[in-house]
Amino acid sequence: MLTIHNPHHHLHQGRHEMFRGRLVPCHETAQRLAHVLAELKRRAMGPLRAPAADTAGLSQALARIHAPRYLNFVEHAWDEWVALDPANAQQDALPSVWPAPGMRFDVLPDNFAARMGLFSFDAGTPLTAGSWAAARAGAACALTAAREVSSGTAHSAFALSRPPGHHAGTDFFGGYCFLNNAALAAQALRDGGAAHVAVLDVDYHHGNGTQAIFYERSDVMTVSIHGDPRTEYPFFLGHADERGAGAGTGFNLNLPLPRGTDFTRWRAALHAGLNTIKSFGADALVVALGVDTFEGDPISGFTLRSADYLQVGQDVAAARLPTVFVFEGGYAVAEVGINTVNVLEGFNRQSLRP
Ligand code: OKP
Ligand code: ZN
Repeated sequence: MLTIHNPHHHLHQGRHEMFRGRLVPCHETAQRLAHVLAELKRRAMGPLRAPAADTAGLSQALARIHAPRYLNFVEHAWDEWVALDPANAQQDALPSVWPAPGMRFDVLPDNFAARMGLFSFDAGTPLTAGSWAAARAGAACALTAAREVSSGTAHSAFALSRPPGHHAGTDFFGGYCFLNNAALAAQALRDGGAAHVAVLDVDYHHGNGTQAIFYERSDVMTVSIHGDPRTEYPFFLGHADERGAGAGTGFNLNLPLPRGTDFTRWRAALHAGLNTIKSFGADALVVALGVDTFEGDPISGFTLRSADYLQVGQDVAAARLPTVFVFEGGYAVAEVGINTVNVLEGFNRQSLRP
């Protein structure tokens, strides 16, 4: 499988995230991607390329998904942070104040901390010197992968990047995410001629950003299998009764599962999701590929094993759709490469069958 990997991912290196009143080391580290890349090479999974350097095309694609004032903020946030105090260059920027419902979202505050809160939803997503550069290059990976599949050059492709993307919305960051790579890929497939595109999010955490972006649209179906938001992050979205709104009614499917869910039960949800995507008549598929469903994941609660990921890939390939995989979560660092590449290998194997 063709992999487009982010050569600038290491520029995003968060130091700390807020957890139970303390700053703890970030789970979302550069070693995660290094392990996936090493495993792709070890198993000779196919060509590894950097994203296309189409700056104008990338800016246009970003503007199809994210709000101008949000993009502008994230691009310049680090410089503003350091301008507040040169000593800030040694510290990550984290938000600490947010507008509650009923407060004003339309007026852009001058105060930097206020804008950090306006454009985010948690204190677990540090903004660092290289966050914008890394996230932007990651978006380029998603875009390049989608274009390769759109043009028919490749039947499937893998956008291997970090920071992840599925929690990022039109105008907010959070959940370690700044730019929604899966949404960018889905829109690029639409723009490339696929009338109906489905996003299947198999990360442990609900893809709230992706859901919100496409919630009122009938051309992009969003399906997410995840830990029940009653107990699991991101808590405030991802329930089964969220089916879409307006023209998008019926085009969002959430399959929340309790902590402790094993592969047998998880796979039944996968089949339900894939059946819904089939009924929708998808012409192309984006898989938001998080492997934090793994039994050893330090921040998650399902019990999938490494071998199960081969089956996941096979099941996805049985849909027989042009497919773009976009890397998301997975925090058991030693196994993240094996688990991720198992999905791709299972997909390849099944795709080769007549
Ligand atoms: C991002 B992705 C852990 C709290 C959870 C946010 C998790 C974001 C997961 N102490 N913090 O979906 O893998
Ligand atoms: Zn996750």
